[in-house]
Amino acid sequence: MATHERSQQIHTRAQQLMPGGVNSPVRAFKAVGGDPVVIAYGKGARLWDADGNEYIDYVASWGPLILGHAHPAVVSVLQKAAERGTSFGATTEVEVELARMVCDCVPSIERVRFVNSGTEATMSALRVARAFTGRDKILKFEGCYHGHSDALLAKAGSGIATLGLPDSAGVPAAFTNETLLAPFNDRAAVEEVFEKHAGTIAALIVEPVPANMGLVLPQPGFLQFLRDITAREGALLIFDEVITGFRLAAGGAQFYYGVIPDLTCLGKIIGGGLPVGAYGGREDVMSMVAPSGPVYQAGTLSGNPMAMAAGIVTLRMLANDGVYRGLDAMGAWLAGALRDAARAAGAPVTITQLGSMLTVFFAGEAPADYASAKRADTERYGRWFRAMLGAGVYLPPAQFEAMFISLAHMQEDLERTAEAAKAAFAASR
Ligand code: HOZ
Repeated sequence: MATHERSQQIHTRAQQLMPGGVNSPVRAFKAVGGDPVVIAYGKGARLWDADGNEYIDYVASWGPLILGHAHPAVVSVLQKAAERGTSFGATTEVEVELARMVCDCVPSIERVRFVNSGTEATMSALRVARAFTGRDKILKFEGCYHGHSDALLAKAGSGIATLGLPDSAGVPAAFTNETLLAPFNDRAAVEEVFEKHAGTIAALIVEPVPANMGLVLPQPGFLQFLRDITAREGALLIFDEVITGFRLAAGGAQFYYGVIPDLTCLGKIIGGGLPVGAYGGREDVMSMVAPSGPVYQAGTLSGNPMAMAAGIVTLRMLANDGVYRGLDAMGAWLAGALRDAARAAGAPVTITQLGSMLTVFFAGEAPADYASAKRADTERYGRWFRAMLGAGVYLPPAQFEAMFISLAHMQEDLERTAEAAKAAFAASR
């Protein structure tokens, strides 16, 4: 029987020093119960906690680790980069190289600005959109999460959904007055918002494949509808591809679905596991950004050479033939095996999957929006999570997140996961 004594001791100390003992809320396991395990190290698709327990990891640092933990190519490039100096606050050639790769791969990006997190990327993209259009309002979807900047914490997913918060305290109403909301996949609601606020909406921001209310798929034609209506109404379309960028395809969801936004936000994979974010898009829009234009946005560690180096080597590995086909096949196999396991155990679950992302919803049917995602049985998810953890499988500690498969996962890992899931589904009842 695995013990978690050392994890518990560390977490107790952490609680005396950091709010909730964590630096990001969902890590506290509040949604699934039990104490969080404290991670000691990772290798490939595996993690080890402070007590030496081993797990097959499907969190992958919430998406960035598409090559797995401590990939030798990433480790080697980071060692070399560290020896040359970890930050300069000045331009380096590696930034230019990663910018080239991003512009080449992501269809909408002609110019890109690197920042340090997805939150910074979305916040800055909105500022640019407002400056470019001379309008103030933005439209977002309920349950989509675009980081924790004030304007975007309206009916957001991820930790906000997990903790059951309507919004965040500390955000003045005036800051979200300009934020309009619609249910995802609901064309009529989007039409209505544009009609009611005609000529005032600067941008519509969307996770093209929302992964922060659990994985919810866009209905056929929905993204093209968003492209058409924003173009018609003179608003910019912003794809938040912090999760889907280089995850669904090198060109992200926009390449996968063939719908090209005006601006794109990136993060996670493009930093190879180091802190990073980026926003980019049409040249005429991006030329609004200082020093080319009047929109101010800056950062001491932006374009950090360590993050750029890790990003370059990661993107190079992803350019190999068949990488995404392999990830898609693993995703489809695991989703199928988990469905079979749930059926055998009589557990009423629906599994949403696209490429290497999936969510096991404890719900009768696949959610189309936030309201339906929220109907999932989070208590049961918690029981399933705890049983899986006990069996050595590390899942997102919240129903409203996605599992990620990496190139380091082997068929044997997936089979062990499916085997563990059978008993865990039975335990979840
Ligand atoms: N908001 C992240 C998941 N969508 C959680 C980040 C973290 O806790 O590290």
